[in-house]
Amino acid sequence: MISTTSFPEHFLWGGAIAANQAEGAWNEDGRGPSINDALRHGIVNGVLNEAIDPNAYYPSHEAIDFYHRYKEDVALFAEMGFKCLRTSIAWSRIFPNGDEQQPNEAGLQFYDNLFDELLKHGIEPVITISHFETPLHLVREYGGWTNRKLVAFFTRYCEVIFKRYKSKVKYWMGFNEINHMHTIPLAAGGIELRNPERKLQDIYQASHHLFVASAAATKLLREIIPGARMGCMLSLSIIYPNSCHPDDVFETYELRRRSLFYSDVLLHGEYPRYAERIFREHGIELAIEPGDLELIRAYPADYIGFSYYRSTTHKAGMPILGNTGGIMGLDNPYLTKTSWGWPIDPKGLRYVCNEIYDRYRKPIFIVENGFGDKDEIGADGTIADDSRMQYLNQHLLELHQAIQDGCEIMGYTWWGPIDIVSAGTGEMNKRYGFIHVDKDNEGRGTLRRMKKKSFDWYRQIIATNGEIL
Ligand code: BGP
Repeated sequence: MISTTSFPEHFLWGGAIAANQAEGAWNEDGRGPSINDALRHGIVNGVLNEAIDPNAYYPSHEAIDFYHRYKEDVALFAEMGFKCLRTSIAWSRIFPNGDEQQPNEAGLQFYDNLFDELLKHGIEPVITISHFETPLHLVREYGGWTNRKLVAFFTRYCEVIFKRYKSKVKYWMGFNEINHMHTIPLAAGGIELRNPERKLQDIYQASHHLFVASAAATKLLREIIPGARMGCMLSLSIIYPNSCHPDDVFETYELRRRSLFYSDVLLHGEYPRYAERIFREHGIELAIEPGDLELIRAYPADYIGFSYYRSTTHKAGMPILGNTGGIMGLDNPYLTKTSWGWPIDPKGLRYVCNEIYDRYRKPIFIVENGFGDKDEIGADGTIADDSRMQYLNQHLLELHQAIQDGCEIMGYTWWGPIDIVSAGTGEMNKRYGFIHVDKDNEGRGTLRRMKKKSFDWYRQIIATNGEIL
């Protein structure tokens, strides 16, 4: 035990989930379908089918039924001592098609109930406005975020939820893992890339729309909920060069910069100089409307939220963009991996915190970190998930080091404190939870909740503000 590991006072300990991966009730109370509801095997390799097959199993349709069981789940989070819960509002619960004039009252009421329940337990809601769940209609009819009209639809949605929840929600965040626009554009931008030749043009144009929408949302938030904070949200694995060959090192640097392009715009409030070369060399011509750049400059995000799971190793010449480039990378002989092949690299978290804080000098919120694994139920009916506990401990110790290094860290939300549907693959058996949910990959199971060994460990970490680590 190291007794010097206490975290800052008021540190936001908690967990993170997303509406589409937890709620289910996909077509109840007026909710419209989002992209997830048309995907059977997750979003990474996701191509939308023409129609939703009523006889097929879609993981998001029921998910873990959080929509009906949230009280039980929130009580379990409270028992662990959560100070906050990060979740998303399902856009298509509020605007079923995304382009209506009037919101769906039943959808709004659900989040009122959920936020009241959280606040009753002293748990602060931390809300992602769009977490890989663009309304399906906006993708099919408008081409997702390539279409400028989505800025207005999104802004209307923001205005409605800010006004409705202004006394309940202080921490907001715009688009989940916005820098995944290049790797999983369907998830991040609701874009089905039907024409590969237009790929980069479409992605950068859609990104511009996301930047304008983010700034417009921040402006609205300032007006409607003074004192509330708007974050941007990125996926930030650390990327190592495969060798000290200058080509490996420089290409890795460039790859990193393409990831940070999103936070550069959202936090510095302007397009970086290096983007000009990318646009020039790829023949990208952005349609920028008068006032866009001024808006982006005037309303940068207040903090940077990011997910951190693992590191990646890059070698010069490997594809930089596309479905594989930079996501998994090469094997790193110094690291072990999870059963899903994700390298485990706690020190990388300290590295990323320092890198990001040095670059932006804005508060950091670790809004996702977690360990996806299969659960083994022992003969006595319990789940001894020691590897998850080890992952948690190692990452928190490094996070504490980052705080000692001088990084300003607002909080830490473990990804999937209760087992939920995997975003990437649609599996249930890729489990992150401190709480097991009885459901398998085919959708069978009672949905019964059961505490794992890690449940009490996380409770003790929070109760001691990290001193027990
Ligand atoms: C992030 C997403 C989450 C989440 C997590 C784990 O990219 O923001 O929604 O699911 O990754 O990924 P997976 O569910 O594929 O294991």
